[in-house]
Formats: sequence, structure tokens, C-alpha cells
Amino acid sequence: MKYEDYFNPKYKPKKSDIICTFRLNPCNKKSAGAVAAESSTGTWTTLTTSTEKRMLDLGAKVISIKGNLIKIAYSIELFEKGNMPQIFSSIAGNVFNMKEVKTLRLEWIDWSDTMINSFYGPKFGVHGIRKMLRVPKRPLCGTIIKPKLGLNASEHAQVAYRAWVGGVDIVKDDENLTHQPFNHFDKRIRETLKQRDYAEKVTGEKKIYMANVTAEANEMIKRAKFVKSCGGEYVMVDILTVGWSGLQTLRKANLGLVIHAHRAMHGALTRNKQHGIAMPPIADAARLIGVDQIHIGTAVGKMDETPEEVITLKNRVEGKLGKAKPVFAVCSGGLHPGHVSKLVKMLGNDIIIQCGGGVHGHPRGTKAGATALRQAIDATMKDISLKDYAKNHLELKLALNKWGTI
Ligand code: CAP
Ligand code: MG
Repeated sequence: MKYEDYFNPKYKPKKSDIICTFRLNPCNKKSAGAVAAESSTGTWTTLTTSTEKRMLDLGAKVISIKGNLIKIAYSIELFEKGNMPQIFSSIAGNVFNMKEVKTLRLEWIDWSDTMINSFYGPKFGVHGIRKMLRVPKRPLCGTIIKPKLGLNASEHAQVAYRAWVGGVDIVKDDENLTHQPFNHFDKRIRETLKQRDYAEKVTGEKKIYMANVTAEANEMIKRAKFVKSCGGEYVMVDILTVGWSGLQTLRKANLGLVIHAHRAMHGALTRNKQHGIAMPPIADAARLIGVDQIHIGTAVGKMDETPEEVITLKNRVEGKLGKAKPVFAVCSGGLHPGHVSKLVKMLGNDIIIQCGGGVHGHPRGTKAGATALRQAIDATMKDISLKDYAKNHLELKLALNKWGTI
């Protein structure tokens, strides 16, 4: 049998099939067949252990080659339902390293309802989060405690308090803050949630603390349970460094906590537009497993992505995906209050705008930075330009003086 035998444009995919779109170079029947074979039933040589017919019947089928994009249909029998690690070991495993393939990028996955329904999906999603925070319409806003590492638990909690009373809805740990000698997890959680309670009393608003539980899976569950026992409603997790298995373990624990998906390390997979895995398949996997909000980029901040990529991702995470609830898109990375109007114009109100340096770097400090961010959102919701609104809102004025607006 040859790789080309997996090329089968006449195959009519079954409703339960999963269809993957890959960018492939070189792109021909042989290289496409190699991807289909290696990601399903085949290997580099003929075998004595199975008939070719049996391998091809179950094997993946290359159903189209257009330019350097191919579509491969995978029968659902090739996968274990509800097992995201196994799915990615097939469609995003050995195929990236085959000599037959110079570059390969998994661009998109069309999931079947049969597969979608084998996962928990988000527990809260956009609507559940808006209900919890009692913020029906405007974008949510948050900050990340900065410096990302170095503050002790009490300093961390104090900075969080200042951000909450300044006006942000959400305060999160940074992606690499977990349980370090200078900032123990349990002390940070207890002290920061205490400050959250004070901030709620002072402001009369619901305030959220997203504690980073990223760790070995059993430890992650233990930490999430601790957050819950201290009255927390959210956890954040670095979905790629904990892996699909860790994320599924956290979701399966079904602790009633909102799950915030940080995507640290995604750039190793997504940045090269010719080779790796694009963000939509990663976001799909996280959504099917059951995260409630996920970072999608900003296009205007410090990270390398285009407006088209961010808009596509936004539409994907909140768009129809079987029964999976829409997931809240999080914009973060080099943002400051001067970006707010442009972001909302590009992405709409259903976004969470997170500014780390763009709050704590405010000339008057964290509280003023948080106020400036909230003022920028208020201005945008009133359809007033930031510049005009800044004329009688000092905190915003000082933020625009330092960072400008777009
Ligand atoms: C932002 C951030 C976020 C990145 C993640 C950071 O801080 O906390 O982790 O935005 O990137 O550590 O850089 P700043 P993405 O607001 O100070 O930039 O959202 O693209 O995954
Ligand atoms: Mg960060």
C-alpha cells in the first residue's frame, strides 16, 4: 500500500466524522496521504498483520487538496470519545515530524456532535459569568498582579484590593505564580480573598479573584478545592503546560468553579504560520473540555497576532459548537486604557479586557490605573471618545498622557 492510497476525494464523510484542515508543504497526494496514514492506521511500509482494505476502510481519508490546504476526514472509531490527549496524539502527533512533510500546520477542526457531546463543555460560559458578576452588558475588566513574580502574599493581596476598589471586576495571578517561597499559595488565597470581601463591601460590586492552580493534576484539584473552601469562585490554569489530561481532570472534578484558561506556551505551536497548531483547534479543545473563558489575543497589544486571527478566534470561542456554551474571550497582553475603544470596536462588548502593566504602571498607581481602565470602558459604552472623556476624568487623562490612545 502507498501513502497515495489514503487520497479519497470521493469519500462522503459520515455525520460523526471529524474533519481536519491542514496547511501542508509540499502539498501533493503522497504527502497528504502520509499525513492521513500516520495520523490514523498507516505507517511507512506494507504490513503482514492486516489487510490493506481493512486499514484503508478504517483509515483517515484525504478528501480534498486545494493549494497547500488539505482536508482529512477521520472516522470517529479512530478516537476514544472524551479523551482529548488521544485525539491530539492522532491528529497532532507524529505527523509534524515526518520526513515526507517539510511543514505542517493544523489550522481547523470540524467536530461532530457525537464527539462534542462526549465532553463536559463549559459549566458557566459567557452568560453564567455575566450572571455571577451581575454585569449584563459592558466588557468586563481585570488586572494581573505585577510584577508577575516577587511580591509576598500580603503585598499581593494589598495590590489586589487597590485594583478592585479602583474599579476592576477581576484580579488574576500571573501565569507563572503558583506556590513559590516568597508567596505561598494558601497564604495568598486566604489573604487575597479577604481583601476581595473588603473591596466588595466598599464598592458594592461583585469582585473576582482568579487564583492560579497550575500544578500536577492531583495537586491542582487540591488547590482548587482549597480556593473553593476559602470562598473563591474562580480558578485559572495554564492549559498547555498542564496539558489536556490535567485540564480534563480539573473539569471532571466539577467543583463549581469558573475556569479561566491561560494559554502560556501557545506561541511555540501557533506563531509559525507554516508549521504547528493554530489557536482555533487549541481553543476548541479547551472549550470542549470545559473552560469558561480563554485568552484570544488583542492585535493591538504586545503580542504577535493579526486582527483577523483575533477576530476569527473570538467568533470561534463564542460561536456555535454543538451544545458547548459560548466561552468568554479574554484580551490581554500589553494593553492599557487607551486601547479600550479600539478593542470594543473590533470585538464587541463580550470581552474581558485585562491590563497588567497598563494598570500598575499608571502614574498615580494601581487604584488610579484601575479607575482609568473602568473610565475608558464607561466612555466607550457611552460612545464618547477617550480623549473627550479624559477632559473631566483625571485618572484616564493621566493614563492617556503616559500611553496615548489608538
Ligand atoms: C499580560 C500577561 C499575560 C499575557 C498573555 C503577561 O501582562 O499577564 O500573561 O497577556 O498573553 O504576563 O504578559 P501585561 P496572551 O498586561 O502587563 O502585558 O493573552 O496573548 O496569551
Ligand atoms: Mg501573564
